[in-house]
Amino acid sequence: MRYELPKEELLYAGHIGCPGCGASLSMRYALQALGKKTMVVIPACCWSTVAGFFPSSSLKVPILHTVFEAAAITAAGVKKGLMARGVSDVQVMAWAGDGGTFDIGLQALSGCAERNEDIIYACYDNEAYMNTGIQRSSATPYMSWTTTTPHPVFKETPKKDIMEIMAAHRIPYAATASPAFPEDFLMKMRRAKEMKGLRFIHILSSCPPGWKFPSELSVKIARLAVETKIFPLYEIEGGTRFTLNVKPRGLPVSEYLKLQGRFSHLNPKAIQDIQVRVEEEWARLVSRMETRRRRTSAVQKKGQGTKSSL
Ligand SMILES: Cc1ncc(C[n+]2csc(CCOP(=O)(O)OP(=O)(O)O)c2C)c(N)n1
Ligand code: SF4
Ligand SMILES: [Mg+2]
Repeated sequence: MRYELPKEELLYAGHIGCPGCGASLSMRYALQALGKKTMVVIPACCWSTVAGFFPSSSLKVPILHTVFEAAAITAAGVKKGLMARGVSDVQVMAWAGDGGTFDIGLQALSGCAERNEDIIYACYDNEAYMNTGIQRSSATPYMSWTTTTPHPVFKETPKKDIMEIMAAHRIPYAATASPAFPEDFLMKMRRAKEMKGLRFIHILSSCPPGWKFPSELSVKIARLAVETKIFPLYEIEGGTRFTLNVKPRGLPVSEYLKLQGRFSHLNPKAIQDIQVRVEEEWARLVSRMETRRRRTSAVQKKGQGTKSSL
């Protein structure tokens, strides 16, 4: 499926995001898909500054800044307020970092997901608290360097599986997205726009200063995350129906890791350990998709049986 990129930009040039910021490119695609009738709610994060300092703004749509822990519930409140005023055609998108989603904002997000609040919640995941100086979050990958997981300790636990957590809430739609795959990104945002209820988009956002790589490699690194199966691109409908959107080439994880200073301490044994973990996660994801295929074909067979017996 191919999509033309819309001509109108809703992110101004000249914002203060770092060169090569995957989160800024992601915002650009998100707004291209959602259009002008969007309101953006931003908790404390890098994007609090990228959005600009009052009265300036880097977005051509309204922004509401909120506290670190409250992106989801603030967005839900804005949506309810709009509905109370009879405005039903405006999308409200919470736009939060991994810290504001996986960690401190998880309680508000879980509550909104359980109530199926009518918002799009996009998490741009740069895998650490970047705005305050690269501290680890629960989205930081296993064995990564951050300022709070320094040499020789590094991150000893795996990245939290936020997609599984969101799927467990049985929300209408959850999807992973990457700024290196704009057509897939736009397709998912457009699908989300057409639905109601809580729609969750998890975006892996490459971050040159936090991941320690030259800014011109940003899209390449985001692409390698997908091609190595570290960050597969898929959708989950209703919390149970999994669909893979991009078949990864299955490149070795070393292709991704070796370009980033945050992994420069890894020896061959540690890289092999990460490879094994990635293969295990991939097998788990594939088994989810197979469960879906088996269920669908069982339902179809049952349907055929009903027809033939009539
Ligand atoms: C309650 C509270 N604790 C701490 C902070 C300080 N703070 C502001 S942004 C931030 C990190 C945000 O990390 P993340 O959500 O991953 O977004 P990023 O900065 O990486 O874009 C922190 C700790 C705060 N604003 N409020
Ligand atoms: S620190 Fe990372 S996420 Fe923050 S503006 Fe810079 S590149 Fe973007
Ligand atoms: Mg972050």
